[in-house]
Amino acid sequence: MSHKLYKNLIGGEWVAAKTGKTFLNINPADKNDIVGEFQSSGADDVDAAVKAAEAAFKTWRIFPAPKRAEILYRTGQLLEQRKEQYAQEMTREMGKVIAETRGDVQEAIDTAYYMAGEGRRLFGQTTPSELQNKFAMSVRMPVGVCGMIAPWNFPMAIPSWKLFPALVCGNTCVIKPAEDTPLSTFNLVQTLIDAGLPKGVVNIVTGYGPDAGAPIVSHPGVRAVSFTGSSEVGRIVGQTAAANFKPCSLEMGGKNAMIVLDDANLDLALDGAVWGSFGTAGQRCTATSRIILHKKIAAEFTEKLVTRAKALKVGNGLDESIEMGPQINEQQIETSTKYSKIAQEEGAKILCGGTRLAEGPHANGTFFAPTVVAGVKPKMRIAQEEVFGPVVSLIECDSFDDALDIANSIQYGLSTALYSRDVNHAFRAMRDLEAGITYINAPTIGAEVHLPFGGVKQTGNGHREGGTGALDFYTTWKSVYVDYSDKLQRAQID
Ligand code: UN1
Repeated sequence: MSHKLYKNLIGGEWVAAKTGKTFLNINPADKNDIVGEFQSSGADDVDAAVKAAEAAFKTWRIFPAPKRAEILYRTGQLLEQRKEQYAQEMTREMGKVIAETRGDVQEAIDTAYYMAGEGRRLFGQTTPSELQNKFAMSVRMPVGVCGMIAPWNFPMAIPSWKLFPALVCGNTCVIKPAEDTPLSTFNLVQTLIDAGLPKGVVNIVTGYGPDAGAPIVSHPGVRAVSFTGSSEVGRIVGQTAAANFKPCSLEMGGKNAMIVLDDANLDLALDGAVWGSFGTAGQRCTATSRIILHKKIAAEFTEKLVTRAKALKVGNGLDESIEMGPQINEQQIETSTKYSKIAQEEGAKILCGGTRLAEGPHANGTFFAPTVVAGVKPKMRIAQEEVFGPVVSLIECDSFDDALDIANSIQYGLSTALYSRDVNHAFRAMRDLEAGITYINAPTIGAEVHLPFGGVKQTGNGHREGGTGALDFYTTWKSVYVDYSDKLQRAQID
């Protein structure tokens, strides 16, 4: 089957990379299915994209925010019409099941409408001046050209978290989608163009991190950088941006804990555990990767979870009956395999899974069996390090205090969950779990776009996506003083 060749988007034109190189986007459920061929770009391509974005910024920044918002409203409407097609294409390029890719497109729709609403807000403050006949206010100003580096696990939702707030605030953008999932970014940006986005306001440069991502971060014309991905790469991104004092938003790993106490509704907790651990084949930064079980319910819960994990239908996510899709690529399979081995070497026990699925319907894809690891101790590597696969660790605890200590004893702090029917436990969890997100009686995944998204400790560097936090990142405050006294007035002196 012949496949389509996609080019970079620079200044509103589709252009081939100056490197002359391309790469293939392959369906992880079937390696014989080539989704498309994309440009493998380099620093020259990034430079051209940044120049186009700088040129577009001159007019976009003064285009009224409510008009910018109208483009986002239309984008939301068009995405609703195209939802099914884009979801199918996303499952083909990324693997997660069709119900989830519909959710991913829906998250972009939600972000479009939410951020469009900001076009008529973007509130600043007016405040009295200490001097007579003087007016004082603060206004949000766009930052300029924003560089964005997106991950493959939410190929449309996460680019929308970055692009839509940046755009409504008046910035122009250069985005590099993940090399495993560029098509969904193309679909998102094509929708913006069809909704009326002017040329050069969003530019796409595809390629690999060191070649196409690094020059975005270091380019002097890029005024702010937003990155979602591994902590390893995030450290390089953050250090590079810091060298030029460039604002940089990093959203990275997690080792998210779900605590199940002996007073919990166990069936509810079980549903949450299955969805949180094996949804998106565990490839969410919010995925449940540690379940901390009160010793009184541990045996019963473990047995039921293993039964549920073994029964999951793993396969091509375009089939509506499939419950878990493949891992994104061979490298992720290697990581899941490696950590299954490490867990055993550390003395933990694999109750199910732990291996690749490579027979029959799984022969052509990168499938890994849903894996439950028991007898995990809080300091083992399997309990500390992110796997990003369908591998969940079970840790027993003696009490609620013990559970909180275990939950917090990691370097990450993204998402957490408590299952309990005791309101006192619930409020203590909300206060004491060290994380950017805490769920009560719901799994660690499923954040909504109008609330802040991000984490503490090694998960991030203090910025938030979603909610009004995104506006704080994509604008800079300007304080404005208007003196209508017709004489020199000296603050702090007169
Ligand atoms: C991610 O895993 O990087 O909260 C994002 C969730 C989704 C977003 C996850 N709405 O699970």
